[in-house]
Amino acid sequence: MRIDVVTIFPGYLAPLREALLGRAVGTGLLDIAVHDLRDWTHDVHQAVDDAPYGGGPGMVMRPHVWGEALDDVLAADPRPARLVVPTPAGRPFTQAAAHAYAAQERLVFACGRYEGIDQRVVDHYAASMPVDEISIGDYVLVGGEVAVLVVVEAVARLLPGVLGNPRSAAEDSFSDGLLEGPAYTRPEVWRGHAVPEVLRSGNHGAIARWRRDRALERTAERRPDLIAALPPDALDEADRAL
Ligand code: 6GU
Repeated sequence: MRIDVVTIFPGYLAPLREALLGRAVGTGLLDIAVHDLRDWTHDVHQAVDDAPYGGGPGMVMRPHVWGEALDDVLAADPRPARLVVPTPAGRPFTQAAAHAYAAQERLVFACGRYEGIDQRVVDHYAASMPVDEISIGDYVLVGGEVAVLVVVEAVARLLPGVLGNPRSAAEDSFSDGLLEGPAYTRPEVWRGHAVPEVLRSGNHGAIARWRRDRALERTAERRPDLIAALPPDALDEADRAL
């Protein structure tokens, strides 16, 4: 998969070269390029923003700089791309969206700062390619860079070969619409707290049932909205008995 990120703070994206993502880049599963938006300015001040029409606080990122940058970045690779614009005003980014992005050949991220990017940039590209304005949660960040880190990590771990054990992606939180339950490792007793007996029983049926019950319990407690959103056939008799 090819990923391009356009930003005025390229250094913010340095973590894309670390750990699991760094290894995916090293093995060629992921090809990431980070571009400095200011490379497409022509004035001595390298201005990327201006005052908003209609007044109000903050600055808006100028459309012509973004247009030149995105035209060049998109033209540099023939693969069909999806443009992703992180903004607190976007649609929620979910695990389902992560799976959809993982099936794409190419993602191009446009990081806005200040009060955002002139809306005509999104509208212009949306006429010729898929464009998503996405939010990573109900809080406000200073810019889209950290959201890009979040999205790229969520997508990259779904690409075949990126995770050591593919079952990790298949069985993690959200894959069945539930939060994952607790996990334990040695020692058997730590500071007086024992590992639940059933996990050491070797009874695989009982272990699966226990894990399912803890996942249901935790999801009902922390994310009742997820329980309410489960498809009608998601819970069986034993689940409902809990
Ligand atoms: Cl994607 N960007 C910004 N600036 N703030 C956010 C966000 C994105 N998602 C939640 N808050």
